[in-house]
Amino acid sequence: MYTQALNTSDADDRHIEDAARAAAFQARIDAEERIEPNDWMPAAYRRTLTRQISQHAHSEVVGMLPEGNWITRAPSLRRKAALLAKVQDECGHGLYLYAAAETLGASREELVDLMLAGKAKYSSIFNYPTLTWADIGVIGWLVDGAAIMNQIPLCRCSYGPYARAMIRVCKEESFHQRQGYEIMLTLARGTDEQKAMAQDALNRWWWPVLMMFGPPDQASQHSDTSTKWKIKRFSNDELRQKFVDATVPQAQYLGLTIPDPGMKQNEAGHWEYSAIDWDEFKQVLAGNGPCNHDRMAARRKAHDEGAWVREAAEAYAEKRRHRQTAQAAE
Ligand code: FAQ
Repeated sequence: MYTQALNTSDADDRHIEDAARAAAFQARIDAEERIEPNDWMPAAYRRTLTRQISQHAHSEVVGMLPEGNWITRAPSLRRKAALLAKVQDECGHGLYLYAAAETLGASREELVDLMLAGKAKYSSIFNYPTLTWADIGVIGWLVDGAAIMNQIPLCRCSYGPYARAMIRVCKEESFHQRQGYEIMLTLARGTDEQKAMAQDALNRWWWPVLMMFGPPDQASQHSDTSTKWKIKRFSNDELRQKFVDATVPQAQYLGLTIPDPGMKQNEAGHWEYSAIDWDEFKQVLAGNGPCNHDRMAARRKAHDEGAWVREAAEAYAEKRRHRQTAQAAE
């Protein structure tokens, strides 16, 4: 027995120790305990959360661009004020999410640099153009609607800082969804031209919105581990179906037609939709969507133009450090 113990290498010991820690970690997850930044966690858990939270943060920030396009052209002061506030909310969501990602050890600079270098993803949906005012209604109604469907379960995600950030984000997204739906209601009850504009926007955004939920379950490479770790509570297809079921009656109330002639309600009450064009999704992820180039160019320009703010903040922090050191020495 003793001879065997002496023959055990440090690496073996580490493996046994890590396996024990991983089992204890999984037991905490299974017991619905929250994992906090200073707790031990498997490296893969840390990696997958850093990936997801930072992609989520990039999406919120890039997501300001399609709507920002309409701030100067909003049809009334009331609409302009609401849109301005909504876009600012999205910026705030990005900031909470970068802060949550930083608790996992990556710096915000590193994460932003990965996105600007085209190495980190942001949501496919923000690579589509906003051609008319009705697109602003559809983004609130459907894009924020899809975001809420995906993010409500994230409020129960196993990682504490992400789950807590999601609670506030979801409250704000609910308001966004309502203001978007109200824009759609106004257009749908307006002139024939306004109703046609609302229908056209729905036609263009419907399928890209369904793609927001991610690839179908059998092609979702991260789902198994993320479900085991209770980062994901529902699969991509489950959330997509919940979204479709919730949205069809809303479209009916507006008097608009979902652009899917094959759609039908099954006996269980679920709306079955036609096949999604996953080639289009892959093209958008590969950088070939209608606006990928413009979005990245806009983000890089904003980042470069904001360099002086970052430099000024660093210089101020340095000055404060000096002052504090000098005061401590007195
Ligand atoms: N776009 O294995 P899975 C918003 C990637 S916020 C681009 O299924 P996972 C607010 C995925 O990253 C919208 N990439 O991945 C707003 C992975 O690639 P990787 C953003 C996508 O993580 C409203 C690969 O495909 N929301 O809208 C997309 O288990 C209005 C394989 O996929 C979030 O980020 C996509 N649509 O599930 C702002 C929510 N889908 O990393 C402004 C948090 C998948 O291996 C205006 N994220 N990919 O290179 C999540 O819940 C999950 O990450 C999923 C994907 C469900 C998006």
